[in-house]
Amino acid sequence: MKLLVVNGPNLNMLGIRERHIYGDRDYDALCRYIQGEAVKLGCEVEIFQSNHEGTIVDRIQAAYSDGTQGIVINPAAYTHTSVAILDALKAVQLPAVEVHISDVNQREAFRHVSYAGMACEAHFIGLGFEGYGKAMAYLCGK
Ligand code: CA2
Repeated sequence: MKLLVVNGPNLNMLGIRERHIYGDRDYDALCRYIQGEAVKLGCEVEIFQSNHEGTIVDRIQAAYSDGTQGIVINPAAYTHTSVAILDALKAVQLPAVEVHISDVNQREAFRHVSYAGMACEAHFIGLGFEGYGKAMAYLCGK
């Protein structure tokens, strides 16, 4: 099983400020956690992070023909704004799972809308890094 994990803007800044919301572990720690889960699940994973909407769309499109079998996506702030990322997920027709480190539903009203989530078949919200592991296990169990 080959998975793609897509992380959106500012997730590379984890562990720097807003630690009460996102925790004190940094982005490298998140990548190590994801790689460790992949080893446990016996799957292959590529982790991709970008601060740019179009670059994220390009990477999702490439997944259509690079052997990716499932997408775990935390679009970060683009969750709440990006119809382009929603359309890219719909276009590639790969199973996709949405992850958020924080519980977006308990935060500001603008975070309650998820466009990308509309193309996802499962959602792990507010579970910290563990949401990524659960999303990967979900896709590997399909
Ligand atoms: O909870 C999540 O995983 C989010 O996707 C994180 C995004 C936020 O915009 C979403 O509403 C929920 C933010 C990514 C990280 O932002 C930082 C902000 C300050 C310091 C470090 C990271």
